[in-house]
Amino acid sequence: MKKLADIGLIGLAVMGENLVLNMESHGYTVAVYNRTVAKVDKFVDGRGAGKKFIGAHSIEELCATLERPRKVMMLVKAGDPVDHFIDLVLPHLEPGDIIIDGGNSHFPDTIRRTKYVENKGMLYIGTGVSGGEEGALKGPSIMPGGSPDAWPHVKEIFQSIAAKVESGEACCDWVGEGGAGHFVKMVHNGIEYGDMQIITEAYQLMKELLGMSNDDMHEVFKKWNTGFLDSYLIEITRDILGYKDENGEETVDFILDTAGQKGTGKWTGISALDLGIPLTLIGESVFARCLSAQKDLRVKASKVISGPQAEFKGDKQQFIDDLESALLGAKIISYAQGYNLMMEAASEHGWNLNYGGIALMWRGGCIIRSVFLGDIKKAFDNNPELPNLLLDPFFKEKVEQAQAGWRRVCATAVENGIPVPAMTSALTYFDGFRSERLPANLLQAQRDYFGAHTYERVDKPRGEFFHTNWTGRGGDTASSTYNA
Ligand code: NBP
Repeated sequence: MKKLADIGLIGLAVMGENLVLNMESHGYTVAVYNRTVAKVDKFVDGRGAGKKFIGAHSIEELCATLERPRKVMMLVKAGDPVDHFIDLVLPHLEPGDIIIDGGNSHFPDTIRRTKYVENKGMLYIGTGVSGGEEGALKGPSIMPGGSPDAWPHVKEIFQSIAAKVESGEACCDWVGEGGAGHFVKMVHNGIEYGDMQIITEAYQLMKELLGMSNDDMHEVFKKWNTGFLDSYLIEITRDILGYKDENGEETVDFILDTAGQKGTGKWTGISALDLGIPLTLIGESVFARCLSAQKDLRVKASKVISGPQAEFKGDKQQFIDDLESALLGAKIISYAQGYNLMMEAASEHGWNLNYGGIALMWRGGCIIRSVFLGDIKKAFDNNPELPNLLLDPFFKEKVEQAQAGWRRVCATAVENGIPVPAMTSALTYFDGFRSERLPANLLQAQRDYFGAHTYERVDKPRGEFFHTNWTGRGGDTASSTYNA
Protein backbone atom coordinates (compact mmCIF):
# COMPACT_ATOMS: atom_id res chain seq x y z
CA MET A 1 0.00 0.00 0.00
CA LYS A 2 1.17 3.56 -0.70
CA LYS A 3 2.25 5.58 2.34
CA LEU A 4 0.08 8.55 1.44
CA ALA A 5 -3.44 8.59 0.05
CA ASP A 6 -4.45 10.23 -3.26
CA ILE A 7 -7.62 11.65 -1.74
CA GLY A 8 -9.45 11.69 1.60
CA LEU A 9 -13.16 11.24 2.22
CA ILE A 10 -15.36 12.34 5.09
CA GLY A 11 -18.75 10.62 5.30
CA LEU A 12 -19.02 6.86 5.07
CA ALA A 13 -22.74 6.60 4.28
CA VAL A 14 -24.39 5.29 1.09
CA MET A 15 -22.73 7.72 -1.32
CA GLY A 16 -19.35 7.98 0.40
CA GLU A 17 -18.77 4.24 0.78
CA ASN A 18 -19.65 3.48 -2.81
CA LEU A 19 -17.71 6.39 -4.25
CA VAL A 20 -14.49 5.45 -2.43
CA LEU A 21 -14.88 1.81 -3.52
CA ASN A 22 -15.17 3.14 -7.08
CA MET A 23 -12.01 5.27 -6.62
CA GLU A 24 -10.09 2.36 -5.13
CA SER A 25 -11.09 0.07 -7.99
CA HIS A 26 -9.54 2.62 -10.35
CA GLY A 27 -6.20 2.38 -8.57
CA TYR A 28 -6.43 5.21 -6.06
CA THR A 29 -5.53 4.99 -2.40
CA VAL A 30 -8.23 6.63 -0.30
CA ALA A 31 -8.12 7.78 3.32
CA VAL A 32 -11.53 7.62 4.99
CA TYR A 33 -13.07 9.28 8.03
CA ASN A 34 -16.58 9.48 9.49
CA ARG A 35 -18.17 11.52 12.31
CA THR A 36 -19.18 8.30 14.07
CA VAL A 37 -15.65 6.94 14.07
CA ALA A 38 -16.71 3.31 14.64
CA LYS A 39 -17.96 3.29 11.04
CA VAL A 40 -14.39 3.81 9.82
CA ASP A 41 -13.13 0.49 11.19
CA LYS A 42 -16.37 -1.24 10.21
CA PHE A 43 -15.83 -0.13 6.61
CA VAL A 44 -12.07 -0.75 6.43
CA ASP A 45 -12.51 -4.23 7.92
CA GLY A 46 -15.72 -4.91 5.99
CA ARG A 47 -16.39 -3.78 2.41
CA GLY A 48 -12.94 -2.21 2.28
CA ALA A 49 -11.01 -5.23 3.57
CA GLY A 50 -7.84 -6.01 1.60
CA LYS A 51 -8.18 -2.83 -0.44
CA LYS A 52 -6.14 0.39 -0.63
CA PHE A 53 -7.92 2.27 2.17
CA ILE A 54 -6.40 4.13 5.10
CA GLY A 55 -8.79 4.42 8.05
CA ALA A 56 -8.43 7.73 9.89
CA HIS A 57 -9.80 8.24 13.39
CA SER A 58 -9.56 12.02 13.44
CA ILE A 59 -9.60 14.87 10.93
CA GLU A 60 -5.96 15.58 11.81
CA GLU A 61 -5.00 12.00 11.01
CA LEU A 62 -6.99 12.13 7.77
CA CYS A 63 -5.20 15.25 6.56
CA ALA A 64 -1.80 13.92 7.62
CA THR A 65 -2.19 10.88 5.34
CA LEU A 66 -2.80 12.85 2.13
CA GLU A 67 -0.54 13.58 -0.85
CA ARG A 68 -0.12 17.31 -1.62
CA PRO A 69 -2.03 19.24 -2.66
CA ARG A 70 -4.37 17.55 -0.19
CA LYS A 71 -7.82 16.72 -1.50
CA VAL A 72 -10.49 16.24 1.16
CA MET A 73 -13.92 15.28 -0.17
CA MET A 74 -17.05 15.45 1.98
CA LEU A 75 -20.12 13.32 1.32
CA VAL A 76 -22.16 14.26 4.35
CA LYS A 77 -25.68 15.48 4.96
CA ALA A 78 -26.19 18.79 3.13
CA GLY A 79 -26.48 21.95 5.24
CA ASP A 80 -24.71 22.74 8.52
CA PRO A 81 -22.58 19.54 8.59
CA VAL A 82 -20.74 20.81 5.48
CA ASP A 83 -19.83 24.13 7.16
CA HIS A 84 -18.92 22.23 10.31
CA PHE A 85 -16.45 19.97 8.50
CA ILE A 86 -14.94 22.84 6.48
CA ASP A 87 -14.04 24.54 9.75
CA LEU A 88 -12.66 21.32 11.21
CA VAL A 89 -10.53 20.57 8.13
CA LEU A 90 -9.14 24.05 7.36
CA PRO A 91 -6.63 24.22 10.26
CA HIS A 92 -4.97 21.03 8.96
CA LEU A 93 -4.54 22.26 5.38
CA GLU A 94 -1.96 24.40 3.59
CA PRO A 95 -2.46 26.96 0.80
CA GLY A 96 -3.40 25.22 -2.44
CA ASP A 97 -5.03 22.24 -0.72
CA ILE A 98 -8.56 21.44 -1.86
CA ILE A 99 -11.85 20.84 -0.03
CA ILE A 100 -14.56 19.14 -2.09
CA ASP A 101 -18.25 18.95 -1.23
CA GLY A 102 -19.92 16.14 -3.18
CA GLY A 103 -23.33 16.38 -1.47
CA ASN A 104 -26.55 17.96 -2.64
CA SER A 105 -25.70 21.46 -1.41
CA HIS A 106 -27.74 24.47 -2.44
CA PHE A 107 -25.68 26.54 -4.91
CA PRO A 108 -25.78 29.85 -2.94
CA ASP A 109 -24.10 27.95 -0.06
CA THR A 110 -21.43 26.74 -2.49
CA ILE A 111 -20.84 30.29 -3.77
CA ARG A 112 -20.41 31.43 -0.15
CA ARG A 113 -18.18 28.47 0.82
CA THR A 114 -15.94 28.86 -2.25
CA LYS A 115 -15.24 32.49 -1.27
CA TYR A 116 -14.73 31.54 2.37
CA VAL A 117 -12.23 28.77 1.65
CA GLU A 118 -10.42 30.80 -1.04
CA ASN A 119 -10.04 33.68 1.43
CA LYS A 120 -8.17 31.26 3.71
CA GLY A 121 -5.78 30.42 0.83
CA MET A 122 -7.23 27.01 0.01
CA LEU A 123 -9.30 25.87 -3.00
CA TYR A 124 -12.89 24.65 -3.04
CA ILE A 125 -14.99 22.44 -5.26
CA GLY A 126 -18.76 21.98 -4.95
CA THR A 127 -19.78 19.10 -7.13
CA GLY A 128 -23.04 17.42 -7.98
CA VAL A 129 -22.80 13.64 -7.97
CA SER A 130 -25.76 11.87 -9.52
CA GLY A 131 -26.66 8.24 -10.00
CA GLY A 132 -27.51 7.20 -6.45
CA GLU A 133 -25.87 4.23 -4.78
CA GLU A 134 -25.24 2.20 -7.92
CA GLY A 135 -23.94 5.19 -9.85
CA ALA A 136 -21.50 6.09 -7.07
CA LEU A 137 -20.08 2.57 -7.19
CA LYS A 138 -20.07 1.91 -10.92
CA GLY A 139 -19.79 5.38 -12.45
CA PRO A 140 -21.78 8.48 -11.56
CA SER A 141 -22.31 11.69 -13.45
CA ILE A 142 -20.09 14.29 -11.74
CA MET A 143 -20.65 18.05 -12.14
CA PRO A 144 -17.81 20.00 -10.46
CA GLY A 145 -17.59 23.76 -10.00
CA GLY A 146 -15.81 26.13 -7.60
CA SER A 147 -12.17 27.28 -7.70
CA PRO A 148 -10.90 26.72 -11.29
CA ASP A 149 -7.33 26.15 -10.04
CA ALA A 150 -8.51 23.04 -8.21
CA TRP A 151 -9.79 21.27 -11.33
CA PRO A 152 -6.45 20.06 -12.80
CA HIS A 153 -5.70 18.32 -9.49
CA VAL A 154 -8.93 16.29 -9.33
CA LYS A 155 -9.68 15.93 -13.04
CA GLU A 156 -7.98 12.57 -13.47
CA ILE A 157 -9.62 10.98 -10.41
CA PHE A 158 -13.09 12.35 -11.20
CA GLN A 159 -13.03 11.49 -14.89
CA SER A 160 -11.72 7.99 -14.27
CA ILE A 161 -14.50 7.12 -11.78
CA ALA A 162 -17.31 8.83 -13.75
CA ALA A 163 -19.70 7.04 -16.10
CA LYS A 164 -18.58 6.86 -19.73
CA VAL A 165 -20.65 7.25 -22.89
CA GLU A 166 -20.29 4.83 -25.84
CA SER A 167 -17.49 6.94 -27.35
CA GLY A 168 -15.56 6.59 -24.07
CA GLU A 169 -15.97 10.20 -22.97
CA ALA A 170 -16.45 10.71 -19.22
CA CYS A 171 -19.72 12.10 -17.85
CA CYS A 172 -17.71 14.65 -15.90
CA ASP A 173 -16.16 17.95 -16.88
CA TRP A 174 -15.49 21.30 -15.30
CA VAL A 175 -18.76 23.23 -15.08
CA GLY A 176 -17.67 26.67 -13.91
CA GLU A 177 -16.78 28.95 -11.04
CA GLY A 178 -18.37 29.24 -7.59
CA GLY A 179 -21.71 27.46 -7.35
CA ALA A 180 -21.95 26.49 -11.06
CA GLY A 181 -21.55 22.74 -10.43
CA HIS A 182 -24.23 22.60 -7.77
CA PHE A 183 -26.50 24.83 -9.86
CA VAL A 184 -26.26 22.43 -12.81
CA LYS A 185 -26.89 19.48 -10.46
CA MET A 186 -29.95 21.31 -9.09
CA VAL A 187 -31.35 21.80 -12.61
CA HIS A 188 -30.62 18.12 -13.30
CA ASN A 189 -32.78 17.23 -10.29
CA GLY A 190 -35.53 19.63 -11.42
CA ILE A 191 -35.53 18.00 -14.86
CA GLU A 192 -35.71 14.64 -13.09
CA TYR A 193 -38.90 15.83 -11.33
CA GLY A 194 -40.35 16.79 -14.73
CA ASP A 195 -39.41 13.55 -16.51
CA MET A 196 -40.95 11.54 -13.66
CA GLN A 197 -44.14 13.62 -13.64
CA ILE A 198 -44.87 13.27 -17.38
CA ILE A 199 -44.32 9.51 -17.12
CA THR A 200 -46.83 9.31 -14.25
CA GLU A 201 -49.34 11.31 -16.32
CA ALA A 202 -49.03 8.82 -19.21
CA TYR A 203 -49.45 5.99 -16.66
CA GLN A 204 -52.64 7.49 -15.21
CA LEU A 205 -54.15 7.98 -18.68
CA MET A 206 -53.38 4.39 -19.71
CA LYS A 207 -54.67 3.04 -16.42
CA GLU A 208 -57.81 5.11 -15.87
CA LEU A 209 -58.85 6.10 -19.36
CA LEU A 210 -57.75 3.09 -21.41
CA GLY A 211 -58.23 0.62 -18.53
CA MET A 212 -54.87 -1.05 -19.19
CA SER A 213 -53.29 -3.57 -16.83
CA ASN A 214 -49.82 -3.14 -15.37
CA ASP A 215 -48.59 -5.94 -17.65
CA ASP A 216 -49.98 -4.13 -20.70
CA MET A 217 -48.35 -0.88 -19.61
CA HIS A 218 -45.09 -2.74 -18.97
CA GLU A 219 -45.14 -3.75 -22.65
CA VAL A 220 -45.80 -0.16 -23.78
CA PHE A 221 -42.88 1.22 -21.72
CA LYS A 222 -40.70 -1.61 -23.04
CA LYS A 223 -41.45 -0.50 -26.59
CA TRP A 224 -40.98 3.19 -25.80
CA ASN A 225 -37.59 2.36 -24.34
CA THR A 226 -36.40 1.22 -27.76
CA GLY A 227 -37.19 4.55 -29.42
CA PHE A 228 -36.53 8.24 -28.95
CA LEU A 229 -37.69 8.05 -25.30
CA ASP A 230 -35.00 5.45 -24.45
CA SER A 231 -33.92 6.47 -20.94
CA TYR A 232 -33.25 5.21 -17.44
CA LEU A 233 -36.56 6.53 -16.08
CA ILE A 234 -38.62 4.84 -18.83
CA GLU A 235 -36.62 1.66 -18.22
CA ILE A 236 -37.26 1.57 -14.46
CA THR A 237 -40.96 2.40 -15.02
CA ARG A 238 -41.14 -0.63 -17.34
CA ASP A 239 -39.58 -2.77 -14.60
CA ILE A 240 -41.76 -1.35 -11.80
CA LEU A 241 -44.93 -2.10 -13.79
CA GLY A 242 -43.75 -5.65 -14.41
CA TYR A 243 -42.73 -6.26 -10.80
CA LYS A 244 -44.65 -8.79 -8.67
CA ASP A 245 -43.90 -9.66 -5.04
CA GLU A 246 -43.47 -13.17 -3.63
CA ASN A 247 -47.28 -13.56 -3.51
CA GLY A 248 -47.66 -12.53 -7.14
CA GLU A 249 -49.09 -9.13 -6.11
CA GLU A 250 -48.26 -6.09 -8.23
CA THR A 251 -46.40 -3.90 -5.73
CA VAL A 252 -47.02 -0.61 -7.55
CA ASP A 253 -50.77 -0.89 -6.79
CA PHE A 254 -50.10 -1.05 -3.04
CA ILE A 255 -48.01 2.10 -2.83
CA LEU A 256 -49.71 5.11 -1.21
CA ASP A 257 -50.17 7.93 -3.72
CA THR A 258 -48.36 10.68 -1.79
CA ALA A 259 -45.06 11.82 -3.30
CA GLY A 260 -42.08 12.84 -1.18
CA GLN A 261 -39.47 15.42 -2.08
CA LYS A 262 -36.18 16.60 -0.66
CA GLY A 263 -36.23 20.14 -2.01
CA THR A 264 -34.06 20.28 -5.13
CA GLY A 265 -37.12 20.60 -7.43
CA LYS A 266 -38.40 23.42 -5.24
CA TRP A 267 -34.99 25.15 -5.36
CA THR A 268 -35.05 24.91 -9.17
CA GLY A 269 -38.52 26.48 -9.27
CA ILE A 270 -37.52 29.25 -6.85
CA SER A 271 -34.41 29.98 -8.88
CA ALA A 272 -36.54 30.25 -12.05
CA LEU A 273 -38.90 32.68 -10.31
CA ASP A 274 -35.94 34.70 -9.03
CA LEU A 275 -34.45 34.90 -12.54
CA GLY A 276 -37.78 35.43 -14.33
CA ILE A 277 -37.58 32.25 -16.42
CA PRO A 278 -40.79 30.38 -17.42
CA LEU A 279 -39.88 26.96 -16.03
CA THR A 280 -43.46 25.78 -16.15
CA LEU A 281 -43.10 22.02 -16.48
CA ILE A 282 -40.75 21.61 -13.52
CA GLY A 283 -42.86 24.04 -11.48
CA GLU A 284 -46.00 22.00 -12.19
CA SER A 285 -44.12 18.82 -11.31
CA VAL A 286 -43.22 20.18 -7.88
CA PHE A 287 -46.82 21.33 -7.31
CA ALA A 288 -48.14 17.93 -8.48
CA ARG A 289 -46.10 16.30 -5.71
CA CYS A 290 -47.50 18.85 -3.24
CA LEU A 291 -51.08 18.07 -4.33
CA SER A 292 -50.44 14.33 -4.09
CA ALA A 293 -49.27 14.86 -0.50
CA GLN A 294 -52.61 16.49 0.43
CA LYS A 295 -54.11 13.02 0.53
CA ASP A 296 -56.69 13.54 3.29
CA LEU A 297 -58.03 16.69 1.67
CA ARG A 298 -58.25 14.97 -1.72
CA VAL A 299 -60.12 12.03 -0.22
CA LYS A 300 -62.64 14.46 1.30
CA ALA A 301 -63.01 16.38 -1.97
CA SER A 302 -63.44 13.19 -3.99
CA LYS A 303 -66.55 12.38 -1.94
CA VAL A 304 -68.30 15.68 -2.65
CA ILE A 305 -67.05 17.13 -5.93
CA SER A 306 -68.04 15.42 -9.15
CA GLY A 307 -66.45 15.60 -12.60
CA PRO A 308 -66.75 13.81 -15.92
CA GLN A 309 -66.83 10.01 -15.91
CA ALA A 310 -63.68 8.94 -17.76
CA GLU A 311 -64.68 7.04 -20.89
CA PHE A 312 -62.49 6.37 -23.91
CA LYS A 313 -64.22 6.04 -27.27
CA GLY A 314 -61.36 6.33 -29.78
CA ASP A 315 -58.69 4.05 -31.21
CA LYS A 316 -56.66 2.72 -28.27
CA GLN A 317 -53.43 2.07 -30.19
CA GLN A 318 -53.62 5.52 -31.77
CA PHE A 319 -53.96 7.04 -28.30
CA ILE A 320 -50.93 5.09 -27.02
CA ASP A 321 -48.94 6.43 -29.98
CA ASP A 322 -50.25 9.92 -29.18
CA LEU A 323 -49.06 9.46 -25.60
CA GLU A 324 -45.56 8.76 -26.87
CA SER A 325 -45.76 12.03 -28.82
CA ALA A 326 -47.03 13.86 -25.74
CA LEU A 327 -44.14 12.54 -23.66
CA LEU A 328 -41.69 13.54 -26.34
CA GLY A 329 -43.12 17.03 -26.86
CA ALA A 330 -43.32 17.74 -23.13
CA LYS A 331 -39.82 16.40 -22.54
CA ILE A 332 -38.35 18.66 -25.22
CA ILE A 333 -40.10 21.64 -23.58
CA SER A 334 -38.78 20.67 -20.14
CA TYR A 335 -35.17 20.55 -21.34
CA ALA A 336 -35.62 23.76 -23.35
CA GLN A 337 -36.86 25.45 -20.17
CA GLY A 338 -34.10 23.94 -18.00
CA TYR A 339 -31.43 25.14 -20.43
CA ASN A 340 -33.08 28.56 -20.55
CA LEU A 341 -32.70 28.71 -16.76
CA MET A 342 -29.04 27.70 -16.88
CA MET A 343 -28.34 30.35 -19.54
CA GLU A 344 -29.92 33.06 -17.42
CA ALA A 345 -28.08 31.91 -14.28
CA ALA A 346 -24.80 31.87 -16.22
CA SER A 347 -25.35 35.44 -17.26
CA GLU A 348 -26.38 36.46 -13.73
CA HIS A 349 -23.40 34.81 -12.01
CA GLY A 350 -20.76 35.22 -14.74
CA TRP A 351 -20.42 31.47 -15.38
CA ASN A 352 -19.10 30.31 -18.74
CA LEU A 353 -21.24 27.17 -19.01
CA ASN A 354 -20.59 24.62 -21.74
CA TYR A 355 -24.14 23.53 -22.64
CA GLY A 356 -23.12 20.63 -24.89
CA GLY A 357 -20.72 19.48 -22.16
CA ILE A 358 -23.57 19.53 -19.62
CA ALA A 359 -25.69 17.31 -21.90
CA LEU A 360 -22.73 14.93 -22.14
CA MET A 361 -22.38 14.87 -18.32
CA TRP A 362 -26.07 13.92 -18.05
CA ARG A 363 -25.86 11.43 -20.93
CA GLY A 364 -24.71 8.60 -18.64
CA GLY A 365 -24.48 7.69 -14.97
CA CYS A 366 -27.29 9.90 -13.70
CA ILE A 367 -31.04 9.50 -13.19
CA ILE A 368 -32.03 11.52 -16.28
CA ARG A 369 -29.59 9.69 -18.55
CA SER A 370 -31.06 9.11 -21.99
CA VAL A 371 -30.33 8.83 -25.67
CA PHE A 372 -32.12 12.18 -26.09
CA LEU A 373 -29.25 13.98 -24.31
CA GLY A 374 -26.92 12.96 -27.13
CA ASP A 375 -29.15 14.98 -29.49
CA ILE A 376 -29.01 17.97 -27.12
CA LYS A 377 -25.22 17.76 -27.18
CA LYS A 378 -25.32 17.73 -31.00
CA ALA A 379 -27.60 20.79 -31.01
CA PHE A 380 -25.12 22.80 -28.91
CA ASP A 381 -22.13 21.41 -30.86
CA ASN A 382 -23.81 22.68 -34.04
CA ASN A 383 -24.53 26.06 -32.48
CA PRO A 384 -22.86 26.86 -29.12
CA GLU A 385 -24.83 30.14 -29.08
CA LEU A 386 -28.22 28.42 -29.50
CA PRO A 387 -30.62 30.66 -27.53
CA ASN A 388 -33.33 28.03 -27.03
CA LEU A 389 -33.43 24.31 -27.78
CA LEU A 390 -36.73 24.77 -29.66
CA LEU A 391 -34.87 26.85 -32.25
CA ASP A 392 -32.51 23.98 -33.10
CA PRO A 393 -33.65 22.48 -36.46
CA PHE A 394 -33.71 18.89 -35.13
CA PHE A 395 -35.76 19.67 -32.00
CA LYS A 396 -38.01 22.12 -33.87
CA GLU A 397 -38.92 19.33 -36.27
CA LYS A 398 -39.38 16.76 -33.48
CA VAL A 399 -41.70 19.01 -31.50
CA GLU A 400 -43.68 19.94 -34.61
CA GLN A 401 -44.11 16.25 -35.42
CA ALA A 402 -45.18 15.53 -31.83
CA GLN A 403 -47.71 18.31 -31.47
CA ALA A 404 -50.78 16.76 -33.13
CA GLY A 405 -50.74 13.67 -30.89
CA TRP A 406 -49.70 15.71 -27.88
CA ARG A 407 -52.69 18.08 -28.40
CA ARG A 408 -55.08 15.11 -28.72
CA VAL A 409 -53.78 13.66 -25.44
CA CYS A 410 -54.16 16.95 -23.55
CA ALA A 411 -57.65 17.58 -24.97
CA THR A 412 -58.81 14.04 -24.16
CA ALA A 413 -57.39 14.22 -20.63
CA VAL A 414 -59.11 17.56 -19.97
CA GLU A 415 -62.43 16.31 -21.38
CA ASN A 416 -62.26 13.21 -19.20
CA GLY A 417 -61.20 15.04 -16.04
CA ILE A 418 -57.79 13.36 -15.72
CA PRO A 419 -55.07 15.72 -14.43
CA VAL A 420 -52.06 16.19 -16.72
CA PRO A 421 -50.50 19.39 -15.34
CA ALA A 422 -47.03 18.91 -16.82
CA MET A 423 -48.11 17.84 -20.30
CA THR A 424 -50.63 20.69 -20.62
CA SER A 425 -48.43 23.40 -19.13
CA ALA A 426 -45.66 22.38 -21.52
CA LEU A 427 -48.06 22.58 -24.47
CA THR A 428 -49.27 25.99 -23.33
CA TYR A 429 -45.68 27.18 -23.01
CA PHE A 430 -45.00 25.90 -26.53
CA ASP A 431 -47.96 27.86 -27.89
CA GLY A 432 -46.87 30.95 -26.00
CA PHE A 433 -43.25 30.61 -27.10
CA ARG A 434 -44.22 30.42 -30.79
CA SER A 435 -46.60 33.44 -30.52
CA GLU A 436 -45.37 36.70 -31.94
CA ARG A 437 -48.04 38.53 -29.99
CA LEU A 438 -49.39 37.65 -26.54
CA PRO A 439 -52.21 39.42 -24.67
CA ALA A 440 -49.76 41.29 -22.41
CA ASN A 441 -50.84 44.54 -24.13
CA LEU A 442 -54.11 44.29 -22.20
CA LEU A 443 -52.25 43.37 -19.05
CA GLN A 444 -50.03 46.44 -19.38
CA ALA A 445 -53.14 48.55 -19.90
CA GLN A 446 -54.61 47.15 -16.68
CA ARG A 447 -51.40 47.90 -14.77
CA ASP A 448 -51.33 51.40 -16.15
CA TYR A 449 -55.06 51.87 -15.38
CA PHE A 450 -54.85 51.02 -11.68
CA GLY A 451 -51.24 51.85 -10.86
CA ALA A 452 -49.96 54.26 -13.52
CA HIS A 453 -47.25 51.68 -14.26
CA THR A 454 -46.85 52.91 -17.89
CA TYR A 455 -46.48 50.89 -21.10
CA GLU A 456 -44.43 50.82 -24.29
CA ARG A 457 -46.17 51.25 -27.67
CA VAL A 458 -45.93 49.13 -30.82
CA ASP A 459 -45.67 52.31 -32.92
CA LYS A 460 -42.82 53.85 -30.88
CA PRO A 461 -39.21 52.74 -30.17
CA ARG A 462 -38.63 50.33 -27.26
CA GLY A 463 -37.66 52.08 -24.04
CA GLU A 464 -40.16 54.95 -24.37
CA PHE A 465 -42.87 54.71 -21.72
CA PHE A 466 -46.38 56.14 -21.86
CA HIS A 467 -49.14 56.66 -19.36
CA THR A 468 -52.83 57.16 -20.14
CA ASN A 469 -55.29 58.89 -17.83
CA TRP A 470 -57.84 56.09 -18.45
CA THR A 471 -60.72 57.47 -16.34
CA GLY A 472 -60.11 61.18 -16.76
CA ARG A 473 -59.94 61.34 -12.96
CA GLY A 474 -56.29 60.31 -12.40
CA GLY A 475 -53.32 62.65 -12.57
CA ASP A 476 -50.47 62.60 -15.09
CA THR A 477 -47.87 61.21 -12.68
CA ALA A 478 -46.56 57.79 -13.77
CA SER A 479 -45.17 55.17 -11.42
CA SER A 480 -41.47 54.34 -11.81
CA THR A 481 -40.80 51.54 -14.30
CA TYR A 482 -39.10 48.43 -13.12
CA ASN A 483 -38.88 44.79 -14.07
CA ALA A 484 -39.54 42.23 -11.35
P1 NBP B 1 -26.52 11.22 4.33
O1 NBP B 1 -27.07 12.41 3.62
O2 NBP B 1 -27.45 10.35 5.08
O3 NBP B 1 -25.36 11.70 5.31
C1 NBP B 1 -24.65 10.77 6.10
C2 NBP B 1 -23.33 11.32 6.54
O4 NBP B 1 -23.50 12.63 7.11
C3 NBP B 1 -22.72 10.45 7.62
O5 NBP B 1 -21.32 10.48 7.46
C4 NBP B 1 -23.16 11.17 8.88
O6 NBP B 1 -22.31 10.88 9.98
C5 NBP B 1 -23.01 12.60 8.46
N1 NBP B 1 -23.76 13.54 9.30
C6 NBP B 1 -25.07 13.63 9.56
BR1 NBP B 1 -26.37 12.50 8.91
N2 NBP B 1 -25.41 14.63 10.36
C7 NBP B 1 -24.24 15.22 10.65
C8 NBP B 1 -23.92 16.33 11.45
N3 NBP B 1 -24.85 17.03 12.07
N4 NBP B 1 -22.63 16.68 11.55
C9 NBP B 1 -21.69 15.97 10.89
N5 NBP B 1 -21.95 14.89 10.11
C10 NBP B 1 -23.20 14.52 9.99
O7 NBP B 1 -25.66 10.29 3.34
P2 NBP B 1 -25.80 9.95 1.80
O8 NBP B 1 -27.17 9.47 1.46
O9 NBP B 1 -24.63 9.10 1.50
O10 NBP B 1 -25.61 11.35 1.06
C11 NBP B 1 -24.44 12.15 1.17
C12 NBP B 1 -24.65 13.42 0.35
O11 NBP B 1 -24.85 13.05 -1.02
C13 NBP B 1 -25.90 14.21 0.75
O12 NBP B 1 -25.67 15.58 0.55
C14 NBP B 1 -26.94 13.72 -0.23
O13 NBP B 1 -27.97 14.67 -0.43
C15 NBP B 1 -26.11 13.52 -1.48
N6 NBP B 1 -26.64 12.54 -2.43
C16 NBP B 1 -27.23 11.40 -2.02
C17 NBP B 1 -27.72 10.49 -2.95
C18 NBP B 1 -28.36 9.20 -2.53
O14 NBP B 1 -28.87 8.49 -3.42
N7 NBP B 1 -28.35 8.83 -1.26
C19 NBP B 1 -27.57 10.76 -4.33
C20 NBP B 1 -26.92 11.93 -4.72
C21 NBP B 1 -26.46 12.81 -3.77
P3 NBP B 1 -22.71 9.73 11.01
O15 NBP B 1 -22.37 8.44 10.34
O16 NBP B 1 -21.89 10.03 12.18
O17 NBP B 1 -24.20 9.86 11.28
